[in-house]
Amino acid sequence: MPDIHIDDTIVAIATASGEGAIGIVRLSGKDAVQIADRVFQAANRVKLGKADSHTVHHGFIHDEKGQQVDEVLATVFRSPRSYTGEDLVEIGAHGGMKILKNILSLFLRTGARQADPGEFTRRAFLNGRMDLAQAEAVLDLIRAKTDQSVTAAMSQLKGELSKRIQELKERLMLLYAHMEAYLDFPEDHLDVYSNEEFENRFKQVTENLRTLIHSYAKGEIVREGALVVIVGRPNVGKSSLMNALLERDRAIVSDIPGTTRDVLEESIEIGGFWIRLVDMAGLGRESDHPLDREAALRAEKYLEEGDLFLWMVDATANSFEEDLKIKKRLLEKPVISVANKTDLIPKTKWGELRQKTGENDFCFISATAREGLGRLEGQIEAYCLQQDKGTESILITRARHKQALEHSLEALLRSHAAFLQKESLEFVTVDLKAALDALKELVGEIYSEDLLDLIFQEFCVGK
Ligand SMILES: Nc1nc2c(ncn2[C@@H]2O[C@H](COP(=O)(O)OP(=O)(O)OP(=O)(O)O)[C@@H](O)[C@H]2O)c(=O)[nH]1
Ligand SMILES: [Mg+2]
Repeated sequence: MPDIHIDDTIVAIATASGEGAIGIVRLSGKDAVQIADRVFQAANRVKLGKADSHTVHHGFIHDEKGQQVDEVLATVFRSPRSYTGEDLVEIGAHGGMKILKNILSLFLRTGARQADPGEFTRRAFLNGRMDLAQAEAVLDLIRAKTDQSVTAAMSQLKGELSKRIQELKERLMLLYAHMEAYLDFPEDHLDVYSNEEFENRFKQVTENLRTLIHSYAKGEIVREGALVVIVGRPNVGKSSLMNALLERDRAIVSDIPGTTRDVLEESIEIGGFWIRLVDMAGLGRESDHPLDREAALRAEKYLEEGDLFLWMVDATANSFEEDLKIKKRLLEKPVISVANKTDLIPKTKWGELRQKTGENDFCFISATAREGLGRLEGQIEAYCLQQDKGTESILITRARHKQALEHSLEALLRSHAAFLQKESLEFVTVDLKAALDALKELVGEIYSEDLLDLIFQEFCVGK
């Protein structure tokens, strides 16, 4: 675990490595301005120590020998109105890695410490500039690959999830406070159990928690992408479809059954959703070859984990026995049935295909002639949209949040059951408190250093 001393001053290169027009080195901590002043000379000779918050200063950085390191812009942010809540200086320099590293080492030699990954945001959290859900949203926003994921991260960063959790917490606290009051005056116990208002309040919070938890199905897809797996017999055109959707020749295509052995995963955006598209070996091939066995094992993993399956058949085939066996393996999983190679058969044959397979709802395509792909993409998008069955406007996008909400709901249900069974109020309130604590953990009112380590280690240095 990183050794966090909130009283020292940290420094890091905040821009991505590589060449850029500008690069930023960031200093945060109580000596940030003072340290910057040791090496920065403003063109107008004014010291940063005298500068107002949120002001930009043109000048030069010199090393200990008086050698000019770069011409820069220094921006000063005063505590507490800064990203971290501490004094913060951003040096906008020329965006070459050598220059930025030189500036970084200079600051390390003049009193700052190299920041750990995510330490700026960790300090923002510890200094109360944002709660834990908002800190996590910073990372989600940086990593967002689609408009949908940007919107979800932005909403969380603005505190919309935190606000909803706050409302739930207040409702639970009210319930808790009333119960405690009854505990202090045991003679009133009879009243509390027959009080309909309590019952309604329990129900309302339980419902709210459930809706939030349900939003995770879509939230997960929005943040992490949906795993869409193309399955089917060898040679039906799975790799051709992969290439067609990606619009490039990613997978090897040939008329030899068993061309694809490994599992190929590539990402694309469909309708604002991030799709992790998977092509793999054809299923149902008997083979003793060790490579085929390995391929089968890998395929198995994706059959387990896939969110959505594109079950593909060759529309020109005469028998679909093997295809139907594959379909059976998908059991309860969401499936889009795809009939490929329609360029080789007249439309009049489509009915025959439906009859032979007992499947009415085919998406007819030709991967090589690029026909029907728009419709297929539409169905994939519809699947992603459908995952949000509730009326909740806020999306739960992280497994950690879902877990906290589930813990809260379980504790609340236990508490409710104890209440209905007219058990001693102590039992009721113990679980109510647990339900409340789980929500506090979600937003970081209660946290452990281990949890913070886990969250912030995902961040880059400088954020
Ligand atoms: N006419 C026509 N041929 C196609 C179409 N899609 C694929 N093919 C051909 O079918 C053959 C098999 O295609 P692949 O994409 O390699 O099939 P696959 O399902 O990945 O096969 P395996 O990797 O062996 O499981 C190739 O010769 C493709 O050119 C299509 O829509 N129309
Ligand atoms: Mg293939």
